[in-house]
Amino acid sequence: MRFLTSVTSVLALASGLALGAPSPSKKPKPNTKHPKTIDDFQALAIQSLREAEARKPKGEPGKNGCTLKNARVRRDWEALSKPERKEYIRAVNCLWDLPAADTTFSAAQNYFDEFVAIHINLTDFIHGTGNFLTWHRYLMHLWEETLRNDCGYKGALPYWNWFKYQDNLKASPLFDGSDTSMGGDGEYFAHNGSIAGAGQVWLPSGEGGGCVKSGPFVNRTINMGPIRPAMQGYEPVMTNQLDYNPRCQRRDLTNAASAYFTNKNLWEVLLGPHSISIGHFQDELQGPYGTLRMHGAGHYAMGGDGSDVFSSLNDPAFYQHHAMVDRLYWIWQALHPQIADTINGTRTFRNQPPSPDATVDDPLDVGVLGEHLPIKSMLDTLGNDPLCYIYA
Ligand SMILES: [Cu+2]
Repeated sequence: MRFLTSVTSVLALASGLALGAPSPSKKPKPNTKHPKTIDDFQALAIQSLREAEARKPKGEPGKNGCTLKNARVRRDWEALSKPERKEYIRAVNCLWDLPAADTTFSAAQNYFDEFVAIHINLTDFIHGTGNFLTWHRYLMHLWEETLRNDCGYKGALPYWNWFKYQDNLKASPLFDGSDTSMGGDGEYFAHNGSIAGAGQVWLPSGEGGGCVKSGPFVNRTINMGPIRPAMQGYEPVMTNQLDYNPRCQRRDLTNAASAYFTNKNLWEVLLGPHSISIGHFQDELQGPYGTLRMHGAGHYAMGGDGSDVFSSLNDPAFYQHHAMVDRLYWIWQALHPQIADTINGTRTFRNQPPSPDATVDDPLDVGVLGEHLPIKSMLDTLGNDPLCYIYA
């Protein structure tokens, strides 16, 4: 019954409250009464968080003094100025030039690879699990912090706004191949599409599939994976998941995958039938067995190395994609405050092999990247150390 209360209260909120100060941008005014677009839901989330903050005893900020006013603001890649995008790119290149954090994974040649290695090593325990959303939230935080602390980046982690350029990813500022993008499409590589949804969904090939041919990372080498390549024609690393396998980064921008980024699918998880519990939300976001949904769609839209569940971090746009996954989680939490701190699921990939339920005290294993904080420290982006951020 809790979820009914939650949905009802959100609807009441949506219909009963006017927006605050008008946005200085020229975008159409968000419709928080009948939210449909990502901008509508974004405005509704901020409204809901303002309400929550106002309900707190006066002057009581989050545990780390975090408030809506002083929180770090993660923005759309497209909303960043070109110099800001270049700063982010400079920091990513800096990370690529730093030595690996330790020697646990011998194939990791640099700090960028360290993130890839840790994700490969834990794949079966951080997807289709109770910690999927919080583990990846923590990873995004660590990536952002590393860029800032080790590479002098001053900004916040930017996100890929899925709900623009779905029909033409090559035109997106994220993938247009310019020096302010994450690189463009790969070279043409003849292949027969990609397989998604546990073998049940076939996606036609895009026009790439080979090495990324333009952009700021064009000469970079990736060193691990693929483990479970989704794209036809890629050979997996067969002997050991963490084997050294140096090569170019490949991509196949696939509009057939980004076509899953629809307002209907968005509504389903944020306010519709799949928003009623964290279990419903995360299952629909990741896709029930044998289907493709928005989390997977982003991976398949990048195609190539970005579509391997183990080693997709080899595509630097992984981070903008997962920032968007986290943004949807953040919006869902803001719209469903009564159940925002709940988790659901076990400790193994779709409970295979069977394992106990995850609890909020479970530590999040991030290898040497950071402290193994409990899940509960990742449930509120405004309330608990170390998080203090919002999306705009
Ligand atoms: Cu992952």
